[in-house]
Amino acid sequence: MTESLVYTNGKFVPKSEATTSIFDHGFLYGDGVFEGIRAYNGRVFKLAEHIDRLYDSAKAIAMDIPLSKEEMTEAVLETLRQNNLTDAYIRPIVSRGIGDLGLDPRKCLKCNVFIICQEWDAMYGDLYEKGLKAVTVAVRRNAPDALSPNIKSLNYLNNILAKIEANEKGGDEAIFLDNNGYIAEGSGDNIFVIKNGKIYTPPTISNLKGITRATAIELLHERNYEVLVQNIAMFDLYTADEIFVTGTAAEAAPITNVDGRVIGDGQIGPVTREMIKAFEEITSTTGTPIY
Ligand code: PXG
Repeated sequence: MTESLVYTNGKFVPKSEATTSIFDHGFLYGDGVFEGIRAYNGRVFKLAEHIDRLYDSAKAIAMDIPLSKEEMTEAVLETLRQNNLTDAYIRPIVSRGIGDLGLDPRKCLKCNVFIICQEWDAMYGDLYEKGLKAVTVAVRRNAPDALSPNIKSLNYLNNILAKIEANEKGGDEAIFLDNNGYIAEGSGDNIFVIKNGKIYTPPTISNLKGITRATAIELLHERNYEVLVQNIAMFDLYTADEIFVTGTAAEAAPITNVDGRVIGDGQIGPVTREMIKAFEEITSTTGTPIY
């Protein structure tokens, strides 16, 4: 099998040659930003939204991406074409670039831009039918006044610590609380809780402004569900009728157990099923054509 090609600062190179320096501040300090995007059926889902978020993340860390949004959009599409992909996971990465061992980003003269594309299957395999076991974790989501969870930065240690804890506790996914003890999000997805026909999701001060989250809210509104954006406590999780998480990688995935409490009757609930179906429909029928 031929190696896939990675966009590297304007050139396409085999993935084994797509490298940067150990003095890249992305490597030394997690100083950079990224996106996770999916293509389905020859179209890139919510491409403009992902590009906008990439540039917002960069702006928040005072980093100028050396491409216009139009150029970045075209680079993403061209990376898919170079790899003959129609269904894929796409990972644009922009690092602060090569500097010295000091923190000062002024030493980094130009950003490094990489775009990786690869085929991708449903992240949770048979758990979309069985339901995921989630565990709340002791490590809190980064405080918004320390490192905003809205920034999709290359520093994912907070999320990795949550994942390590979930692995240790035998959970399929971690659920973060924020510093006030409210539910924040999963390690790589946003969360929705259903109780008595109403749907709740936390405000985005404590979590990533998920593009799948926004899509889910739209799809639910179209189906005449009320979606309440408000603080959710652990009690509300344990006593929910249904819970699902949303993300580009996770799509819409059911959670049927939290910290050993069976959610609802332990089966995938009707709203979650409707959501999974609606998400499948919208991803396979909309998006920016690649070819
Ligand atoms: N919260 C966090 C912390 C995320 O990283 C989401 C929510 C969902 O956002 P979107 O826009 O994709 O609906 C993400 C998604 C993984 C993984 O392996 C997930 C993400 C990035 C990298 C890896 O689960 N991001």
